[in-house]
This record gives sequence, structure tokens and C-alpha cells, in this order.
Amino acid sequence: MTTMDAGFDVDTVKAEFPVLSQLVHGKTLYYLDNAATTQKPRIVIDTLRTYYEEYNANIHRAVHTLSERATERYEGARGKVRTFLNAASVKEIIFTRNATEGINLVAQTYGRKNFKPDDEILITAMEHHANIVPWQILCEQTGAVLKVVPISDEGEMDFEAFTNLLTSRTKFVSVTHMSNALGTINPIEKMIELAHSYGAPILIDAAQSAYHKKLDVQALDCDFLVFSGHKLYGPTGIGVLYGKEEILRTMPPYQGGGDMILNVTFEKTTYNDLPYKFEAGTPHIAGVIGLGAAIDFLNDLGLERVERYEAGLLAYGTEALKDVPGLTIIGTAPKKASILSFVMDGVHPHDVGTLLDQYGVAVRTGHHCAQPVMDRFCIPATTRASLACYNTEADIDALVVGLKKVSEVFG
Ligand code: 7TS
Repeated sequence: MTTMDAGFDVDTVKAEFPVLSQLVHGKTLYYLDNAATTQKPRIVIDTLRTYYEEYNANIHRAVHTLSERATERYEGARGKVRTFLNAASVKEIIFTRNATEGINLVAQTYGRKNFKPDDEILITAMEHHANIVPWQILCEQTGAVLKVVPISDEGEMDFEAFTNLLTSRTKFVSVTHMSNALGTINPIEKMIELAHSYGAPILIDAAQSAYHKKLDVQALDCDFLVFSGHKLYGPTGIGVLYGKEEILRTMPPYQGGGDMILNVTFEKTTYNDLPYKFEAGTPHIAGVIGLGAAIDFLNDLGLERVERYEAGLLAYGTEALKDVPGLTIIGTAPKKASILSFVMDGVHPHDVGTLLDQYGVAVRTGHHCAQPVMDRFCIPATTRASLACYNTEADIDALVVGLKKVSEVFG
């Protein structure tokens, strides 16, 4: 696929991202670290500036004009997130700091209330640490047990093992939609159906998928879903937890403070309605409004078109990397998206990344906060190039040129 086939003009889209037009070490910047965080389009940057320059105020609490305006924009952004996910109600959209906080919130409220010793929580071997550690903490607190579905040499979840590990003891399933270390897309539709057949609620970690694929929480019928604004072309410090209203209602609050209460006396406090019950304290107002702008940006682009375009780029990249001597791709599942993770014979990924940086190519190296994935493949780390809507074949070509240099220098 060329940039002409994208259904949108990639160069025009790229021009909306000021940070991408700079030189690094005197070279054109080729930004391929999108799985860590994406760059921000002008509409997001301008929205943040306008908030601080024109109507900075706290929300939900004052009658003055600025506060009313900020409240309207904040709640308007919640409406945009509802539509983006096709949630049934804005009561199901809770603003968090990031995907990590969403998972911790569910573990510490739903989990602490409901789990007993020997109850089982099922995850996969390809989870980010954010979808492992909160469950380990919960297991220590409650005596529940963490079960892990293994993955194959291609980086695919073992579906048979998943079905075998699901039993009447399974009280919760938490799974990534897309692996940040491998790119694998999990068959979440089938997993949700199966989890429900055992009466287990299921959380989808959409931190990686939300900016590559269209999501519909009602069609999926997942119980919870989390994502981070900063990977979705939005600001840092803002994330979303979607939860089914009937489940959220049964959950105790996560944190206590302002905004999450209806009435406070020293004898008894009553909690606010959803979603405010889970939003204690002054929230990241600018972040929420900025996230709304990022969603406008993605809606204009069309996530279906982005998905198709990035699939073409991934295929191009997968083919192009075959030209690099001594390179092995880690993560070759038939269903994968936007991630090229690899190792090179005799060269540590850190050296690969450092040399690529000299050529203006930005990639991430390390365990990608998915150490169990590295252990599964018996490697300490990978180099990872990850794609977004503004990347082109030129970025991949620059990566390949850089990698050939790496192989010359270290080979
Ligand atoms: N889940 C997945 C699948 C992720 O890839 C990440 C972040 C998280 C959860 C946590 O997101 P956060 O915004 O709460 O930190 N992944 C990465 C990465 O691959 N490189 O940097 C962050």
C-alpha cells in the first residue's frame, strides 16, 4: 500500500504534527516509537492552549462563566468518549490517569470486594506489566490465584489452553487486545463469550488497540475496557475506564475526596452517582478536553481507514526487514498490527537503538514492560518499531537503511 491508497493524505496528516518536522542529529526524524506514546496533532495542542488561555477554571462547582464553560467542555469530552467506544451511557465512562490506573481501579474495587481465597484470575502470557502486577497485588490481598494462558512461538495465545484454564473457579479474565511487545491481536470476541459462559467478567486492555482499531463495547459485550489518552494522539496523564453500569454500581469507590460524594458528615458519607463516584478530586480537566480533541482528530481520519493503511505499512515493513542480515522478528502471529519487534545476531538491542537514533530513527529497545514475553522467547530485550497513522514507507526505508549500518558496524 502506498500513501496514495490510504484513503487520506498521509503527508497532510503528518503536517498536522509539529514535532515531526524537526531534525534529530541533523537528520530527518523518523518517529517509530508510537506504542510508547504517539505524537500530538495541532488540534490537541491548540485545544490545551485555548483551555489555559481562555477558560481555565475548576469544574462542577462554580456558577461563574469560566467554570461553566470548562464543565461543559469536560462533560462534552466524556460524551465524545462514549460515542467513540459506543458505550450505552456516559455513566460508564470514568476518567483515570491512564490504562494502568483503570486496571488498578478495577482490581482494588471490584476485585477486593468479590474475590475469595482460591478464586482464579485468568490473564495471558503476553500482558504488559500493567495487566499483571495489579492482579498479583490483589492475589496477595485476597488469596486469589493468578492463572496464565501460554503463548506459542509465533506469539499467539494458546486458545485451547485458554478454554482449558477457564473453569468454575475463574472469577475474572483480564486480557490485552493487542500485545505491545509482539503486535498480536487476541480473539477477544470469542474470549469474552467464553468467559461469560463461565460467569466470569472480562476486562479488555485496549491501551495498544484503541488507536489502531475501531472498538464497540456494546457489540463486544466486555465488562470493562481501559485505554490511555497519550497513545491515542491525546495528552499524557489522562485515561479511560469503561465499565458496564450495572457492575460499576456494585463497586465501592476507589479513592475518597471531593466530587465523588453527595453528602459528608462525620457519621456517614453518601457517594455521588456514576461516573463521579470514581473521580475523586480535581481531575485532569485540560487532559480530558484534549482527549476529546484527539478523538475528533481520529474520527475525521476514520479508524477503519487507519487500520487498513497501517496493515499495509506493517506488511511492507515485515517484507523490508527480511533484507537486513541476522535479523529475526519476534511476534509473527497471523493476526497482528503495527508492531515490528526484532532481535539482531550478536548486537544488543540497546546498541541497535542508540545507533538508529544517530540516523534520526526513533525506536524503543528493552523489555517493553512485558518481561514475561521476553522470558518466553529466551531473550533479554527486543528493538521495537511501532507504527501510527502518520508513518510512511519512508520511515520503514530509513529504519532498514539504519539497520543495515548496524549490521555492518557490529556484524
Ligand atoms: N497495556 C498495554 C498493552 C500497553 O502497551 C501499555 C503501555 C499499558 C497497558 C500501560 O499504559 P500506561 O499509559 O498506563 O502506561 N505500553 C507501553 C509501551 O509499549 N511502551 O511504553 C509504554
